[in-house]
Amino acid sequence: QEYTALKLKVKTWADKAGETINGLKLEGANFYLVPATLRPETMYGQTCCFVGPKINYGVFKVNDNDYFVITNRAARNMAYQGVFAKEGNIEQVAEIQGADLVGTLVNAPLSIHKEGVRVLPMETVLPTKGTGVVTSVPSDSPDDYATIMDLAKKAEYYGIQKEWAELEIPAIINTPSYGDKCAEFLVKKLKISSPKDTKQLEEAKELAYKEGFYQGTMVIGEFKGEKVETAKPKVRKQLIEAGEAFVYSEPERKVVSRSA
Ligand code: ZZB
Repeated sequence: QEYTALKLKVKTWADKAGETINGLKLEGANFYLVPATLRPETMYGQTCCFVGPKINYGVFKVNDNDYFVITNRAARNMAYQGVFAKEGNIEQVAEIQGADLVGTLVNAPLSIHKEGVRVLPMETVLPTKGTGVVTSVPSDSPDDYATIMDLAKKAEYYGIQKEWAELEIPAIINTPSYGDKCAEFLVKKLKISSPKDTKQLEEAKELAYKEGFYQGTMVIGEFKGEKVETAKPKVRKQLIEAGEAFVYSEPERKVVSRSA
């Protein structure tokens, strides 16, 4: 699986994570949460960044100035893909639990939300996939849409500010069958009421992928008016050339159904 890994630079840390980071005394260092995505063309619509609250993340040294917050498993893969300064070498400087990252403000490249987006909890993040960090695009990802609706509804229970889950959701892609915001359309059509409706969400995701890729037209950004099929590699190339993203590959693995 070839992903685009996106660099979300930390602007301000949530309290607990901030204590850990301050304890490292790494003056002037840059820290990034690094989600892996298959949909670089949707990055205009990022409204938050998800972590698994129970997942343990490592803080890994990339080079003299930069550090990534990702799972240990992702760091091991990256170490052999020329991502870190020293090939095959992993240097972990801290560990932070997902729950302690919640509330952190990060900069999301290309997002319409220039002031930054918040790190929020998502129970269904798989520690064994990608980097264990997921960027949220509720216009085009049914899982993301269902999760932010739930977060906004139960903000207090999740220990977050409601507004963090309620950032404006811009339209990114128009499709003939599902309109401008396919995730919302499909969540309603398949009567999905919670992020735990895994079977329907799986179906919604497949439908959204197919329709978006083969029938979709960009309605935002530099490639507005172009088919998704042609815009996708262009947006990806732009992000990589700007130093805001890089290629991250994952060794093939047995596919385990999420609903199993
Ligand atoms: C942004 C995005 C925008 C995504 C979209 C999807 C969609 P897949 O499809 O199952 O192979 N993802 C990445 N890592 C994880 C993880 N550890 N746990 C849970 N979800 C994860 O997985 C690829 C997609 O699943 C990734 O692409 C990421 O969300 C999420 F509009 O990034 B995506 C119709 C989907 N639309």
